[in-house]
Amino acid sequence: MRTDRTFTMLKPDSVEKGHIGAILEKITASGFKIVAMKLTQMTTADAEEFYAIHKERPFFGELVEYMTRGPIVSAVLEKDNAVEDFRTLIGATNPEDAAEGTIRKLYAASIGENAVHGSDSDENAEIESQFHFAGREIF
Ligand code: IDP
Repeated sequence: MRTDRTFTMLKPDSVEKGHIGAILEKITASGFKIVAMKLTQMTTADAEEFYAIHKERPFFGELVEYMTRGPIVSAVLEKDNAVEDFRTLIGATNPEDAAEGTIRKLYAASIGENAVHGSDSDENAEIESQFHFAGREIF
């Protein structure tokens, strides 16, 4: 299992608000190398599968609606200790709790619409990268 890669999505709110460039700049300035990236839109079935772990949660319907309402930027990022360092860079799930200078503090509107995704383990980084990208799309 690689420990130097993670998976991210710039969620629909980030794309709608024109924050793609600023967020990617922050990611690369923080030492992450982009090894896969595309603009794509998840179907309802895609989002239900991607977030299956949350299917019993009260916000599941809202989450699927949000994540499918427009395009996202999905990417695979490379850096030593990628998963943990990227979670630090994006900040807490709820932007109100996120540290100053984190991506969610800067760009997220709420706990639901929180600008970015970051994998929470090396295992999930691998699963999520393969969910979004074919092998030949990851460099
Ligand atoms: P994470 O994205 O910080 O890992 P998770 O708990 O895995 O957080 O939740 C996945 C996503 O579900 C969040 O990023 C957010 O978009 C959404 N979400 C989490 N908790 C809530 C909530 O209480 N209300 C609405 N949406 C939520």
